[in-house]
Amino acid sequence: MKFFLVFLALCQLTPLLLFGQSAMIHIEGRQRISLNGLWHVIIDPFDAGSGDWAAYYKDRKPMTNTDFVESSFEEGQQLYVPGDFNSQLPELNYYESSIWYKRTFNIKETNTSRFFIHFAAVNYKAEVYLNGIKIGIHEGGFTPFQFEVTDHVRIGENSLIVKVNNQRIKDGIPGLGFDWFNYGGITRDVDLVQTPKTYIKDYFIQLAQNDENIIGGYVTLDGPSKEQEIKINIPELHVSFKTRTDKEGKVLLRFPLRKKTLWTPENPKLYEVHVSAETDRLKEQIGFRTIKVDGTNILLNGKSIFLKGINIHEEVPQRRSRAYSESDYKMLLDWAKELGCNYVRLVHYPHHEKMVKMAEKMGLMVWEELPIYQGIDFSDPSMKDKMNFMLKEMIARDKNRAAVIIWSLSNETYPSAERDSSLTALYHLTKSLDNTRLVTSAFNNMRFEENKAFIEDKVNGVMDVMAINQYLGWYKPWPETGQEVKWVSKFNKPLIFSEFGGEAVFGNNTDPKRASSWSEDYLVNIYQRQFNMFKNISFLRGVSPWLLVDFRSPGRAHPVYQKGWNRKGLLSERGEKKKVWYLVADYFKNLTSPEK
Ligand code: GCB
Repeated sequence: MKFFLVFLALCQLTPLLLFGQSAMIHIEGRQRISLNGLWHVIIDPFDAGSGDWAAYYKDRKPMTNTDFVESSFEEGQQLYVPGDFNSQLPELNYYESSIWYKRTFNIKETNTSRFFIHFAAVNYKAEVYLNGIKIGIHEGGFTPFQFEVTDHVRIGENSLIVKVNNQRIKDGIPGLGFDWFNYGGITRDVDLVQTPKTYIKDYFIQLAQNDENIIGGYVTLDGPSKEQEIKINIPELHVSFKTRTDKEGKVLLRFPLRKKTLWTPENPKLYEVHVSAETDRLKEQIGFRTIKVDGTNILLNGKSIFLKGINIHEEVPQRRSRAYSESDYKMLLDWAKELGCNYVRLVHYPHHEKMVKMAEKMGLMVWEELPIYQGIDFSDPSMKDKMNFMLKEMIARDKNRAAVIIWSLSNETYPSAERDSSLTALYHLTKSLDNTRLVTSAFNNMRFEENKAFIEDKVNGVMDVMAINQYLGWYKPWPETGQEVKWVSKFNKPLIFSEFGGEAVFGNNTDPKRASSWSEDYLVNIYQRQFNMFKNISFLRGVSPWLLVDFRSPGRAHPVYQKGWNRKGLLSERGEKKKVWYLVADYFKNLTSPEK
């Protein structure tokens, strides 16, 4: 029944032009031509190219003696895809406007296949043209989308033009203000994907929430031959299951999976799973585990766990750019492993699918988050559709990742009728799409009274896990009494301190007593006191310091200490370990799992 609801909710994933078409599952398993590499660009700070006169999307050339054209892709600049544009040319450092990208590709045959342009992410708005025809638009900087171009591709050369705009907007997700760098551009991979006429658009293959011996989920086909035999094989486990899709091309899955090794951080076992229809087949590495909450415990495969984590932005600080390659993700995740983490909070937006897959292989549980951040305008009528669509795109992409244990809906929003109802509705939508994971939202609005902190925001009570960002010792001084802070919760749920910490400049050892010295020793004091406080919180089930590495944030303006960087990293922007790094590593090493 539960999977039927999931299935119904997914049927509502109607492709809207505004948002692009929902992307197909498991892009890496497809026949595809990478469109990564150097693209020609026209930088368009005044949005001239959208007008009839300039019309960059027409890519016009002067043909007659009297023609002239004031733009040209081929004779201008080039930028790498994937990659943010800000870090690629000095004049684009703080650029927040439009850039038009162009590249060509060749096709040999169009009769037997369907063709899609798949974007792993474009920040923030994308407008896509193929051979002069507008194919569609997409809003949202961190999730994949695709456009079918079967009827628009031609044999020989094809011209693809994408207008990208990264202007911060009031009704965007995130909105106008956020504490990270607004890297714009075609920041993730682009592929031309070729599929059979009827192809496997989607599948969900995970252990059923209430029975770890059963696989639940579904398969969806797209194309003219909707009714087909479907086979799911897991060769290593000698599992072979057959079923048929219905007239809509859909089928629910339910079959036993008994003797298997469950995915855990200590042994992140993945199995090769084959999904075959009569006209298409895919294989993917999939892991199996359960994750649940029981009172104040978080249970992974039935065992109580403590989440030892770290917050990570998708940025390579040494290069001052968005992370875009496997080696970038490896650097970030290797640091997390070295610190002793068993979980990573990938903030504040869905990171690249490849990063999530890498974390899964490395045995890191993942908290994945939507960019519904601080100043979001919940009263804006367009917000509901945008939030819902982004949520669906995130879950659609990573629902088969055993490592993903938590969907986080938002970060630091404040009570109002609209906020409360929006997040509650989003929680229920999440559960209807995927009931195999925990759902949370991070809040920072506790009430302090002397040496007590009260968790009262009623939306905490809606979520499966309470997540609190608290900056005791930094934004909020420790209580004057010198006593430790006691945490009191209205809700009988596990608590994760999703953020805590403070700023320090690497190598600065000036004054351990003053926050404004930005010294490493002041930061050490904060962490020592935090760890002391944690000992007395019986329902604490996870912590993630803010954060792995110093990151760019133009709002961080102190001319001596910050210089456009948020300095709360355990590592400097050059990857040097601050003193707190060792403190956290030690704390994680000595932590034991809570008793169930
Ligand atoms: C927070 C936010 C995070 C900020 C951090 C800070 O509470 O969730 O995005 O970067 O504090 O450094 O202030």
